[in-house]
Amino acid sequence: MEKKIEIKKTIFSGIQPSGNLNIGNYIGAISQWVKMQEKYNCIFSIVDYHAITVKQSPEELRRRIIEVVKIYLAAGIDPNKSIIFQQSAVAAHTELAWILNCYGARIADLNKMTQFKDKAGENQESVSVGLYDYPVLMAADILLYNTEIVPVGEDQKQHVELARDIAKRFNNEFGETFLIPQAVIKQEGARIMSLLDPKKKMSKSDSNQNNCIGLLDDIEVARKKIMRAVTDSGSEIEYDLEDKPALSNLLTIYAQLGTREIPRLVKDYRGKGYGDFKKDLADVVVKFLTDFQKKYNKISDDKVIKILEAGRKKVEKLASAKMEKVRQVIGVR
Ligand code: ATP
Ligand code: LTN
Repeated sequence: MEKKIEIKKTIFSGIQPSGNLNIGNYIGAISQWVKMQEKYNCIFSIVDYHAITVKQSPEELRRRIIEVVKIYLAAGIDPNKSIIFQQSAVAAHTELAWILNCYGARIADLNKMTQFKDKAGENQESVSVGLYDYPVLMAADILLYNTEIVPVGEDQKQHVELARDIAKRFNNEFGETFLIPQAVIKQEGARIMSLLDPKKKMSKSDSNQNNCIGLLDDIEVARKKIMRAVTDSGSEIEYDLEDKPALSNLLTIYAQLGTREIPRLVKDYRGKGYGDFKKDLADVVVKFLTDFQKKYNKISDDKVIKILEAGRKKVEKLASAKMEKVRQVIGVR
């Protein structure tokens, strides 16, 4: 009988070591990576060269790189199944980004990126060139590994679209070199909103951390943040993004970190007020964080360093092969 060889698709994703990772990062990104490990070849990066597109303290950056790996592990990323590595340890990422800057990436496209506009704000002229070019480095991350699927939160969809456009342009000019990747975004929880302003996404680089529940937050601080989260007018527990954006966000967090789905929660809280709801939600969040932090605290720095080194070796091979091909087709070899 003929043996069927199953070729697994590759997925790639990454998180910047740029602040305290929060439940938005966990729900929108990491939790879906954990589920994908069985079915795909998974590569997860700590994208430190993306983090330096905005100012970072060297000491803090060094600490956070280790912290993000521990968070991946505590969340259930298994280094025996998935590759975990640090972006800056593999020079091919920045090399390919440069080549894509020259072939594929266009100013007109970068000018449309909403993340750049949000982050640069009024200061577009004075922010770093790196912040502007951020999506091209992200395209390089993805295209280096024949990635087919990129699991990210909603905010990164536009960047993955750009990576597709860049790959298509490059392939048109030089022949089939890159696979065309696709973003995969969760149906529910792809955009967890700030606790104090439900119009804004929960963001780890937010200067007011009361907007976020950090994965490593002190448990009692996290409980207080939930109790102080804004709610909407009225008193019914309902899921309605238009009329009850704050409550809809809290319901999403409840469903994602707990065991009941949103329709069930709405039913169970019929006739009860916001106070009861928030108290129970705080219990769910506290339980999640307690379990998570227990796992996190058991992981040593030594273990992290070994995992990063093993990961670097594995991706280095894949990246070198792709770079050889790229250098050939553009004519520098
Ligand atoms: P920063 O504020 O430093 O830009 P961030 O919190 O947006 O950081 P990233 O490192 O940019 O985090 O994103 C890591 C992953 O988490 C991405 O896949 C991103 O889409 C996802 N993510 C970030 N914030 C949220 C959120 N509020 N809800 C759902 N997913 C999110
Ligand atoms: N820009 C992403 C982080 C990131 C990424 C990637 C995600 C950098 N390179 C490649 C997926 C694939 C973000 O989450 N802010």
